[in-house]
Amino acid sequence: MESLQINARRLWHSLMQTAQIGATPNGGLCRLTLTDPDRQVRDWFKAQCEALGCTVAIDEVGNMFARRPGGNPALPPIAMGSHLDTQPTGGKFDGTLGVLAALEALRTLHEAGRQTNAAVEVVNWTNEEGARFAPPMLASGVFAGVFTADYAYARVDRDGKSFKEELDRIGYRGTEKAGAHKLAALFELHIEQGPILEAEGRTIGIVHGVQGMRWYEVTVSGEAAHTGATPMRLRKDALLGAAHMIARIDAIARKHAPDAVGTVGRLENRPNSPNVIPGEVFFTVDFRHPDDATLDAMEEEFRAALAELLPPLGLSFRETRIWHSPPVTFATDLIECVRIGAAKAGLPARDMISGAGHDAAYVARVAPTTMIFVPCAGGISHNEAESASASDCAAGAQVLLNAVLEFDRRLG
Ligand code: HGY
Ligand code: MN
Ligand code: MN
Repeated sequence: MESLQINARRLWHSLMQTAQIGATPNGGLCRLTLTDPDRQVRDWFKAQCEALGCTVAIDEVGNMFARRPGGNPALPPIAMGSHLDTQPTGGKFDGTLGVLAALEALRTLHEAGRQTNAAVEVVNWTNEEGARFAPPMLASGVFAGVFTADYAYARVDRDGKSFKEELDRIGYRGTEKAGAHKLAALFELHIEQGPILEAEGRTIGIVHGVQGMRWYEVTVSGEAAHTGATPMRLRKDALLGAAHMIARIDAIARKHAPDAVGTVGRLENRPNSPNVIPGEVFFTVDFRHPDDATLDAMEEEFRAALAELLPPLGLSFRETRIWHSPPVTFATDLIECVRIGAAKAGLPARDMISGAGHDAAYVARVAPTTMIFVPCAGGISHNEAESASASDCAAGAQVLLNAVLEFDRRLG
C-alpha cells in the first residue's frame, strides 16, 4: 500500500489561519481557554472536520472528538490531538500544531480514500494550559478520572468567573460523559518547548514520558502601612517576605539541578501602591523533576523555608499544593510506532522525556499514549516569539500519520 504524504502547504496555511484567532500585536497568541477567541477557533476546527464528513462529539467539559469512521466498528478509535487554548502571551504552535497536524492527517486519509481498520479521531482538549483556570490539563484530567467534572466546573479565574459558566457562555458544554469515550490509543504531536532537538540537529523527538509537576499557591500576610511614617523596625512587609521566598525557591531548584526546575510565575502584590507597605502578596510555585522522591524533597525544603523566613519578618502565610502530576511513562508499542514512523520518513530522531506537561500525561492513565516532538526556534515557548519551521511542522505531521497507520495496521 503506497505511503500517504501529508500536504505541508495546507498544514502551514491552517497554522497561519488559526494564528489570526486571538492574535496579539507582537505576533503571538492570547487564546485563553473559554474566551471568545477559544470559541472562534473551536468553531473553525469543528467546521473543518465536518467538511471532511467527520462527526464531532463534545463531552461535558468541552473536549472535542472529530471522528472519521474505520472499517471495523468494533475497534475503539485511534486518537491524535492536543489543545487549542494558549498562554496569555503564547505562541502559534504550542498545542495548535498537535491539533492541526492531526487534522492534516485526517485530510490526507480522506483525500486518498484510505479506510483505516479503527476509526481515527482528532481531539481538542479543553484548558490544557491552566493559565486561566488552574490546574493545567484540567479537562484531559477529567477525561482520565483524575478530577471530577464538578471540580472542573467550580474552578474560578482571577476575575471570579467559573469554568462552568464560561464553558456554557461559549456553548461548548457537551452532553457526553467525560471518559466514556474509549480510545485505542492517543498520539500527541507537540513542539518540544525546549532546546534539545534544535541543538542536536534532530527533527523528531521520540517521547518516552513526562516529568513530575507540582503547583502551590502561597498568600503572605503582613500589614499595610505608610511608607513614609513607618520605621523599618516596625514593618511587616509582605513583599519583602515574598522576595526572600522567591530567591529561596530558585535556590532549591538549583540545588536539585540539572533535572529540577522551580519557578514563581504569578505574583499579586496588594494594595500595590507606591506609598503603601505591601500588606499581602499572593504567588504561585511550579516545581518539576523526573523523580517524585526528589519532588518530595523539594516540597519539604520549600515548606521549611516558609516557616524559617517569614515569621522573623512579622509575616504569616497560607500555602496550598493545588496540583500534583506524577512522572508518566508512555506505551512502549506506541513509542515503537513513532520510531518506525520517523524512520519511514527518513528523519533524524532522538529519544527523550518531556519537561513540559501535556494532556497525554493524563490520558496515558486510561489509554495507551505517546508523544512526538519537533523543534521550536531557540527552544522558546510560552512566549509570543515562539516559532517552528514549516518543514519541521510538516515532518511532525508526517511522522504522526505514519505512526497512526503503523498502529492501525497492527490492529487489523
Ligand atoms: O505547564 C505546562 O507544562 C503546560 O505547558 N501547560
Ligand atoms: Mn502545550
Ligand atoms: Mn503550553
